[in-house]
Amino acid sequence: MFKKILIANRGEIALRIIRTCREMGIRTVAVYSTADRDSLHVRFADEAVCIGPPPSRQSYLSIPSIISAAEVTGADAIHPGYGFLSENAEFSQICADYGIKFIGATAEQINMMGDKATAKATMREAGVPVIPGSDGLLDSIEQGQQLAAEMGYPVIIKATAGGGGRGMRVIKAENEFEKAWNDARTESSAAFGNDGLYLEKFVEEPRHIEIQIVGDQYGKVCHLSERDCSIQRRHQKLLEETPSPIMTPELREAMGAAAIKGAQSIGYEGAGTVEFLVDKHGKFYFMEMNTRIQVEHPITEEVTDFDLIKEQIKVAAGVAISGRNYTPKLYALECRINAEDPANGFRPSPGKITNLHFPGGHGIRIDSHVYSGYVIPPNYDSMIAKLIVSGQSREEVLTRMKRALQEFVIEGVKTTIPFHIKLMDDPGFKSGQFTTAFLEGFDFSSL
Ligand code: MV4
Repeated sequence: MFKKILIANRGEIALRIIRTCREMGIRTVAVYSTADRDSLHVRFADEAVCIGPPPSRQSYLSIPSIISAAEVTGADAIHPGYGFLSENAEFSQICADYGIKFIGATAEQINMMGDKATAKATMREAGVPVIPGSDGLLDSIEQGQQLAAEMGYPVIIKATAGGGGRGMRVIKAENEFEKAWNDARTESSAAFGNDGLYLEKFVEEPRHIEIQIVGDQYGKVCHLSERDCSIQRRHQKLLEETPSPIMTPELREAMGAAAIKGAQSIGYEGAGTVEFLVDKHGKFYFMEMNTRIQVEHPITEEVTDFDLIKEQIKVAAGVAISGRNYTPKLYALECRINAEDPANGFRPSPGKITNLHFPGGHGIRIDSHVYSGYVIPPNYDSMIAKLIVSGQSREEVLTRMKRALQEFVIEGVKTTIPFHIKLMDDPGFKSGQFTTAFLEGFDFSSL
């Protein structure tokens, strides 16, 4: 087992990883920018190294600074958390070259899954259902138009280097094709330095359901059921739940098997997520694979009683998994509490938390790095807490979540709490019959 893990991240996830390391008897090294000097991950780690000024490029994304911190402190592994360097192939490779275990995917796997057209082709070859569309990248606009005419509109063009909705255009009719094509190319070229595009049939009003998987170094992969992430605003998830209200044992079995087959085909080791779109007929299609721990992992932990960070560390150290799949025993919901103003376009609201009180009681978990008096820096993402509620049924969890949200006190900054309270009373949300389009029709003005 590792003796010392460096955590190349900040905020709640850094704290989350430190907690598990402590329980496993593994020493921890925090790294921090000067903006995070007073952060709890710095305080709770066994050692802490300042790696640079506030901008991420010069601190949490600075590979030389982080490798130096690992060398100086003698860390034998690095946990990258999510975001930052967690899906950076170069960083994964440099860790390997330095003999430091990267707790995440190999450079090759990151590159393969990071290029969306390659990821899709890999999954199709492994027998995972994919959305009908172009066979890899489009060579020309004419090829795209011809394929769209054959398949029928609406279609969607996606940037192969994209993900999270960037460089993507929905096309409803032939006369929109040229503009969408040019816009998507310009956008992906500017954002990613790669203008490769591919085309798919547009799946209308789908659900976004992802399968949590864990693979070991011996070719075994298991799944820990699904998370429903359909409630998103501009590709930012606001709330996640498990089990999905639309899930059946048969669909879970089929999606779980597909996710495992896909992960096994690339020799995947560690925790990962296979994202699917599910259409109104219950047909599912591979969308993307995330080769990292995700923000919303705690809801899976609550319903399967697994510590996913511990699983990541164990498989990275060469421990074999049982290979059994896990289905939810409970119901869990996560609300992302962001320092944003939901009544004003979710505008970031950094600054000092002047008063703070966390809700408590049965079935409540809070993953957060903030405290009363903490100053939220403007440099990083605005999530300040995850409120995770578990219980026996969806109804119980929705009621408990509303109670916990009402008990939550955060003063000094605006937060997404009022949005979540309103959501808990929304008939469409309560019915469980929502799609990824749900928030497009939501009234944020009265928050
Ligand atoms: C789609 C789609 C419909 N049809 N692909 C959004 C992010 C990126 N990962 C892919 N996305 C979508 N791809 C086809 N062929 C609809 C979306 C989509 C979406 C997916 C999941 C969650 C929220 C979404 C919001 C808008 C669009």
